[in-house]
Amino acid sequence: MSENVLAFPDGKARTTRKTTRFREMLTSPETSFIMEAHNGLSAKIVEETGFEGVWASGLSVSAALGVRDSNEASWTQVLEVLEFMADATSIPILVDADTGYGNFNNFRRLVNKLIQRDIAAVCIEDKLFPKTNSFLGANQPLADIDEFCGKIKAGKDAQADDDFSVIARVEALIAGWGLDEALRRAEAYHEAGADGILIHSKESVADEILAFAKEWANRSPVVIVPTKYYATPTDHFRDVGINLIIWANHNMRAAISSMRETSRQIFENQNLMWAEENVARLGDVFVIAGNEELSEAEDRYLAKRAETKAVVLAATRGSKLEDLTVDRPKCMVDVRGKPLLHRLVGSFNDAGVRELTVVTGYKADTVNLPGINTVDNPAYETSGEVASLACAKDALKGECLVSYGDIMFRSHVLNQLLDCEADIAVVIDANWQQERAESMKRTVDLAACSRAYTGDYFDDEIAELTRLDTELDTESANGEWIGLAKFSEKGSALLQAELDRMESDGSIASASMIDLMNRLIDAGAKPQVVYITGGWLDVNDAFDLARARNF
Ligand code: SPV
Ligand code: MG
Repeated sequence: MSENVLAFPDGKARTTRKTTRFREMLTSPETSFIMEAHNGLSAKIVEETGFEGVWASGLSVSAALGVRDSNEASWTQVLEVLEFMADATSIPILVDADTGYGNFNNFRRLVNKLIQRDIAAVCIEDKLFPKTNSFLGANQPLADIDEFCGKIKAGKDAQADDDFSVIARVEALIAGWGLDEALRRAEAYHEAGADGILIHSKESVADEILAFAKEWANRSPVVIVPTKYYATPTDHFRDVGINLIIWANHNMRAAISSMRETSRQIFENQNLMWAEENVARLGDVFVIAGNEELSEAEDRYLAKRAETKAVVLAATRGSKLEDLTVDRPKCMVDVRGKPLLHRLVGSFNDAGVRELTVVTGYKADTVNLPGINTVDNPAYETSGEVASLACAKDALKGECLVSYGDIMFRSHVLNQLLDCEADIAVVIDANWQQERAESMKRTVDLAACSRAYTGDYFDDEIAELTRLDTELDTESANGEWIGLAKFSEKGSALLQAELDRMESDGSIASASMIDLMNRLIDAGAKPQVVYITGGWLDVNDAFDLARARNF
């Protein structure tokens, strides 16, 4: 296999090959230890504990899949689990491949599938397919020695990575055939090219294992699995030169006892009090899963779309609505079952604008929608819109919308504004209904623009706002500002600077939004006009409210 350049969950690419590291561990005269895992999570835990390698136990992988250790899981199903384990870890994995899932041909194909999945080594046992776990029954039939040697040779000849290891597992002691047969087989497998011998025993004492090791005398590396003779001090294995010790199934067994106890406690208590005290914290799960690396990567690689914020001016009572605003501000007046502000917030949210700051004043405590920030303008009775806006100064950063709190608009209105890339943009209604303004004696924020709305589909010449004025004469007015504007990051900075100037020259207390816009224009800003033709309304009085309820 070529140099390993896989990206690991920690985001780092490692170039030291796992096959090489396993081989060094196997051939080192020091006794090494590897620990069972049966999926990506348990493999990660083995690595984080400090083990130098993982034993992908056939028994444990099967048990975790809910099947028996009798080749019930197909080899490709096992391969899939191994792929997760290898991706989740940077230490080498020795795979328990039972009898090799068939004859020499199946085994040699398996070898390269394992190498492709970054597995460092494989162990096959000299039994018959479908295998039976070594601790079940007695007198298990053994494979023919020559047939098994052919399998080892085929695997070694096929391996595309010189450092990949094939361990031959001798089951002669398990089958009750004695030490001589075990040695005879070990010798044959060694001759056939096995990189190490796993000598297995189901005795509760290690005598036959120690005897084998002494006779074998390190002709090739020796691997053992002291599941049954666990009481033997580890130094005894060191003393006879055991190269590799496999702790073969204890994570799977720990999972069983822990899951049983947790399930039982929750079942009996019908609550999570015991569980929350005794199981891993959720934060731990995210640490093990490597979420921190993902969020760092998101910062690095995800295109950053500026989050557009909005500041909504909703401090006034709206006294023309009379009774309806005795106990609530205008923005909280009901429009078909929902407060007006609720509808406005919904329009912003639908367009992806989620960070909303609402400036409250009159009956501020009634403005209690979920998902909004509120800031209070305590001087709402005596101050104007710009003073309210200044209360939300902290939110006027980056890309930011400013909106009156008493308007409703169709989604295309906001989308058109959001699409505009100017530093300052204002929505101007070219159908500004002069008659209505006059008949209702309503104040209209009239807009003079650098050019009139044409309605021509191909007309994309930019129009700029030159003046906002409630007193503009009919000929000069090109439309009505609907009370919605957008500021880019630079536009927000201009806005902040203007607010600072207004604060210091004392004009801020009584200024209206149109005063502010005109000051920005005077200071050289050229707000771009986003023309619309209707599709919005504002709510000032009972007549407007009736329209809103039909909107
Ligand atoms: C395994 O862990 O699947 C093994 C070891 O093969 S043993 O269960 O002891 O046979
Ligand atoms: Mg096994």
